[in-house]
Amino acid sequence: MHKLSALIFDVDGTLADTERDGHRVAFNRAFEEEGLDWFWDEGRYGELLRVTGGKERIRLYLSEDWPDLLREPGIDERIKALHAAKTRHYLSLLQTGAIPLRPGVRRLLQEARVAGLRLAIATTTTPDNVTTLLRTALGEEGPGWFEVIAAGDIVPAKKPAPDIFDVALSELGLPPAACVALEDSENGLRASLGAGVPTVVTTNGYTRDQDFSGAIAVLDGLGEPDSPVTVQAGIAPASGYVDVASLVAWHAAAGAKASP
Ligand code: XBP
Ligand code: MG
Repeated sequence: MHKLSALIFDVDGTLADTERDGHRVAFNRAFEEEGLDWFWDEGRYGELLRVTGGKERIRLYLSEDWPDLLREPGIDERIKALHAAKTRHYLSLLQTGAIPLRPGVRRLLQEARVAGLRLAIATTTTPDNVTTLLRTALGEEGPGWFEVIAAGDIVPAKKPAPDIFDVALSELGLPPAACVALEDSENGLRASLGAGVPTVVTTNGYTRDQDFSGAIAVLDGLGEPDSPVTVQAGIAPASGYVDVASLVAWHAAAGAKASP
């Protein structure tokens, strides 16, 4: 059985609650800037979140609401340009500090570093989004806390495909059984489990009713010493919040279950 060597974090919804007040707002600002009367309210965006990747999400929206546009020549370039505008707006939003890390994230990252656990990221989002979130939240050295940042279009298939987790594992040089992934969504969990990585889920407003079968534990967040987590499924952390000791215990239990 492998000892726990690394934590692999998802970004959107896990490190920070970025979707409703971040990405969604950035998409709408890009649409307005391009003179489009498209507007994604919170409900519509929640439906579109079933597809990961911003460009892929725009394409899904067009297929449902403006199917003729998909047949127009140059639509791929138009989607790319729209997404680039959206990313510009999103980065500006992040730089204002409007999207903080979720409760417990900074604490757990610091505890993990002290405990000698290696840190990695496996995300569908655009790489600049990750480094800007980390610099804004943790300071200039924030991105350097992570040995690996596997993000965005570097893989042919985005979550729920396991590709981005496979890249993170390969760059870490670790087997999946030596890691624990932290995710927030069903797509993310299917990706991490597809790569064989035991996974803890911290849900949010958009994902709390999704199917998290196969997760080690499903919680409403990482919690803090003065604000214990609510457990949706799996074994509760002994301390009442997610710390290194609980991740080590969950990892050992998952390993014991998996090994013959
Ligand atoms: C979440 C996603 C991303 C973001 C938007 O990624 O699916 O596409 O919603 O970011 P994860 P982009 O949960 O894997 O962090 O527009 O840059 O794709
Ligand atoms: Mg996510």
